[in-house]
Amino acid sequence: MTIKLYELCGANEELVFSPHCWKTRMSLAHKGLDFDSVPLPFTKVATIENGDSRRVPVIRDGETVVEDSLEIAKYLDAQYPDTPRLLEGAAADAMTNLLINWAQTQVHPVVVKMCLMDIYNALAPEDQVFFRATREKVFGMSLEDFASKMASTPEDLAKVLVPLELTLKKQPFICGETPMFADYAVFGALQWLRITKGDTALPKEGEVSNWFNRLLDVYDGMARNTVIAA
Ligand SMILES: N[C@@H](CCC(=O)N[C@@H](CS)C(=O)NCC(=O)O)C(=O)O
Repeated sequence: MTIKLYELCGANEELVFSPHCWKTRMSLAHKGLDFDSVPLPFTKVATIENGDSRRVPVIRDGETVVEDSLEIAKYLDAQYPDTPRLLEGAAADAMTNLLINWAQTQVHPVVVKMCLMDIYNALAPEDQVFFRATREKVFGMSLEDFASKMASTPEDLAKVLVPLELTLKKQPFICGETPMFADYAVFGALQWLRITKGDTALPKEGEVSNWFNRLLDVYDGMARNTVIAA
């Protein structure tokens, strides 16, 4: 039975922009597994598969439901051992946690400061209400104030990506000769920016740009060919 991927969408169901869902899209494609996308807006995420506080991505594979992009990668490696691995060996698994945390604490905050209002503008009206209420509570200010007072620039993004730029001078992917989950963990953040704000906000040259473009092209250009808002 085809795997179901529950993922976040905008007012346009084809606009699937979540960084975490892109980690899972790339993971499924990496393994050559077919999946049916179930795009859902913010206000439908919590109750996926009878949940009450779910976050996407969530997959259903037959009788099994798995939530969280890393847990999904581990599940896919265990369940489909004859497909290319996403995580390899205890030490690499442990270091993948560092990459995930680096992306979420260093790259995501810069990205969100670049595309917050683009995300908001891409949502349906009821999801805009939800997004505004939940994010304003976290930020302690209006979306508009956050977007203008805290704005990040492409230069800020390039600065935070320096460790990746240096790494990719020595190897084509974070994981070496071929991409694995740690690559997708960082890729998701830049794909989020590309889908919501367009190419102009992304690094235009250098190793990060080359790496990102390589990942846009793998798996028949699945990531490059997705619908973008801008
Ligand atoms: N650690 C999780 C993060 C999942 C996450 O934060 N998902 C966001 C979408 S990008 C979500 O479901 N948000 C729902 C909400 O804000 O209510 C993973 O990597 O899967």
